[in-house]
Amino acid sequence: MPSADIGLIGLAVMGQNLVLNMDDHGYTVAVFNRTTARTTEFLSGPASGTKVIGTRSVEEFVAKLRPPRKVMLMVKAGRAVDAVIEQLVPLLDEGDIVIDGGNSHFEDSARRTSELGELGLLFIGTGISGGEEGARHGPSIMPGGEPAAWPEVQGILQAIAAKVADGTPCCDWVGAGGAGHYTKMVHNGIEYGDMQVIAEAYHLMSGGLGMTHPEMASVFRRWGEGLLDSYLIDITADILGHVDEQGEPTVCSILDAAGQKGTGKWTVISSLHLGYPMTLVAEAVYARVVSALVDQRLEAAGVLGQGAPTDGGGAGRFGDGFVDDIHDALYASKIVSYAQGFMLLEAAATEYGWDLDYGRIAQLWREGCIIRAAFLDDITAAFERRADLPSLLLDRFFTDALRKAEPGWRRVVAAAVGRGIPVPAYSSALAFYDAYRSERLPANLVQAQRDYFGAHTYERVGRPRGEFFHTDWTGTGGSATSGSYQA
Ligand code: 2AM
Repeated sequence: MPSADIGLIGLAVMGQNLVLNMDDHGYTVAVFNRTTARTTEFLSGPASGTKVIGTRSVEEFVAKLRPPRKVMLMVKAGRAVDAVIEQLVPLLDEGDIVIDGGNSHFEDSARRTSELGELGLLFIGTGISGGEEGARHGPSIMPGGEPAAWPEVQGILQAIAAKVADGTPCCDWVGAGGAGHYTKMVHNGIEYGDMQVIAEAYHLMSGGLGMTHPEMASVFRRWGEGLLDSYLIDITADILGHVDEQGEPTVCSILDAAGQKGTGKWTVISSLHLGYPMTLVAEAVYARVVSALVDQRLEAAGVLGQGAPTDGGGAGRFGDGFVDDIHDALYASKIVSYAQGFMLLEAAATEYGWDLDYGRIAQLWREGCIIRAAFLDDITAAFERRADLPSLLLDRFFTDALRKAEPGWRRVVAAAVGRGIPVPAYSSALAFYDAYRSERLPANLVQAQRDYFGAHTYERVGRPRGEFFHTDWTGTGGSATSGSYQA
């Protein structure tokens, strides 16, 4: 007799914790894993004493599920997801639901939604954030795909999700096709940015101000109680305060070569495709890439010397109040990063035909996930004031916040440049901020250059958009133009 409410395939860390979380909430879960030993270990270990049903073949697994069957996949993103779906399809019936909770690319989720749809199966591609701990006790869940599947799984997914203070779950329908995984991808991109703006503060405090690790830990602890109240600030305080067996800060013995799994890169690639700026996250991805060039950096440090030869010629000062300035630089950069992230979501919604609720997306990230922060409430409030807000930078809360933070932000960037301390996220965020609010940019010259060498044409000040002109710059060119295409 089928007795399971839901089935889950893939008993790696995230899969196991989600199963235990579902079990906690009263759901009966059937599980299957390609390597049977893992199932056995799970049943006799973490799942002992639960109602979890172990199975040893996909057939046995499917037979345990109550119709309409709900199968959650927590297998490695990529080919494995398609391979498991291929095994499942002949065993499923029309109206059954397949939920991919891995870190799949949104285009794969869009494809799977339509491919399975043609077979009468309902596909959901859902982002899940929160790591091991989140999966066990309440992650942020961002489902998208076939909307008809949502009412069937809403109860269970919202039950296991994190909750905001008033009990609202950090899980809601995001949109059709790849919308759920897209939102998760942007979350991860923003996470790269959040980590980089924190890392730059650490660099300035340790390298610029010569602060000790306990001092830095207490600054981050204090910041975590204010505007920057967030998970990543809190764990940074913990990390900086952690000492090894010798009593030395543990973080000091960690090689400064950052790794990545690709979701930050995907975010930036998508931003390039859509023609939207994601400059801070791009800098965060590149900062990891640069850090990983360890051997070259060591050689360059020897050849080129580190830092600035003098104190930057008075370009900036590491003086009194500088820690407060770093706070403001971090906060302002974070605002720019989120503004860019939501602009990208809006661009993607237009491109892919999604009807996204931006204020609600900010609440999905409010608890459970890695970028959880009090600040997300301010973002929700901004979208409540204006649902089609083109950029958070145009909302009065963020406009005021940036104006207040701006002097310190500029002092930090100037001082860092003067000292030769790289602050790519702070400085690129400031460059974006300055460009975004410029009535005039030097792009008129770029257009002139394009027209000069390639007859690419240009539009004119004071004339309707879409009317294109060409100048014979040298007096020897013809009137033929190359058209005004946009890449
Ligand atoms: P395994 O334990 O048999 O390796 C994360 O790697 C999870 O994805 C694991 O549960 C792993 O199963 C599963 N996985 C990876 N590739 C798979 C595939 N091609 N088919 C089924 N499961 C797969």
